Amino acid sequence: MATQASPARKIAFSAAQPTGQLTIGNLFGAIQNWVPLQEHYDTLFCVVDLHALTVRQDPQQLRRHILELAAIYMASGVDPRQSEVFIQSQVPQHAELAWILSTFAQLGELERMTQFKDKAQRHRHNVNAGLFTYPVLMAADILLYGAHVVPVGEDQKQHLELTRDIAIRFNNLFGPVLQIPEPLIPTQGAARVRDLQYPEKKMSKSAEAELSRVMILDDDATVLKKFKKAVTDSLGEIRFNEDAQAGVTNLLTIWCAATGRRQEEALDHFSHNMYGKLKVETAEAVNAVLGPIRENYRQLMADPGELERILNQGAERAAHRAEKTMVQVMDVLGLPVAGRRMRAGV
Ligand code: AQP
Repeated sequence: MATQASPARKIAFSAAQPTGQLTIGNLFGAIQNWVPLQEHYDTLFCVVDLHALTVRQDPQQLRRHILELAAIYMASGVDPRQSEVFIQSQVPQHAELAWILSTFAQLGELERMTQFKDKAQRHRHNVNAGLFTYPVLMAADILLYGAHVVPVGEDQKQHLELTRDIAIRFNNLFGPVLQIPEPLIPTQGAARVRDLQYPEKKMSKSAEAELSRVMILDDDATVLKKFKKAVTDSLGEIRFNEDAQAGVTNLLTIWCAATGRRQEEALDHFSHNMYGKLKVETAEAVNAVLGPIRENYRQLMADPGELERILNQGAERAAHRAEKTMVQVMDVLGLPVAGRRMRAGV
């Protein structure tokens, strides 16, 4: 099980929502970058199921997706002996701190969040208050554990900035209680994997078109089919050019993320090639990464009892850590904490 937090180690926290099967965007933009952090950081990886409620979920499916997401983390290399792996709703302090922090977030700031604007467009029939205050819950997720770094894809950068602003505002009023976190966004590689059909958008697990997204659990043939149908252009040149050739740039970026090679190497490798070869080789590189993950996933899902046991233990330890922050935050605000201190022994 996860080792005790060492004060010498910096803390890294990240999470994903169980809103469906994960895409290679989630993998290359986030989870793949979590794994090496386990060596040097005190790491916590959370399944943020309360966030998923901001879009209406089928309860049966949600229950399944939560467990599947935890299994994907572990199948991708998150090791519960090195990291805390847990479910957000099992640690009530997340929702509790979110309420407190919502009194430190300004309406205008939340209105500027591009994810809110985008999701409010996509779910017009259900623009609920949770969708609006989503970044405050995310701030609570991060600040509860005193995270120094938060490995995320580029789409979450704005939320991270808001988290920092909230923490700085709180600390300016009440002293240095909250750790100000830094985003850790991949510089080389796939900070933003794009939709295969609409490359002007990011690849999203809840995108409507099947061909838009490659799922981690897609089989080899499906992955190949999706890449073969990826939208490119008529310029016939293989180069990185976000504006004029977003589709081709995306394929090159994915190839780099899957092979671990640099942009110059990609250009060298594909010089004098046609788009067809780029598509097939990208699919092959992605399948080489996904194959072992799918196999590990199948083994983990064969024993859901063991998965649940790991998650329960993770939640217990996470709650203990979260409680320490809650007591500090409540105390400086003037809320009573004596009972909590006694109960939690903090
Ligand atoms: N296309 C992407 N490229 C790079 N990184 C990405 N991430 C998501 N999409 C891409 C990163 O994955 C982590 C987990 O994301 P999330 O589950 O919290 O939700 P999201 O960012 O809203 O991702 P989706 O796939 O678009 O989910 P839905 O469709 O449910 O909204 C984050 O670190 C994110 O940056």
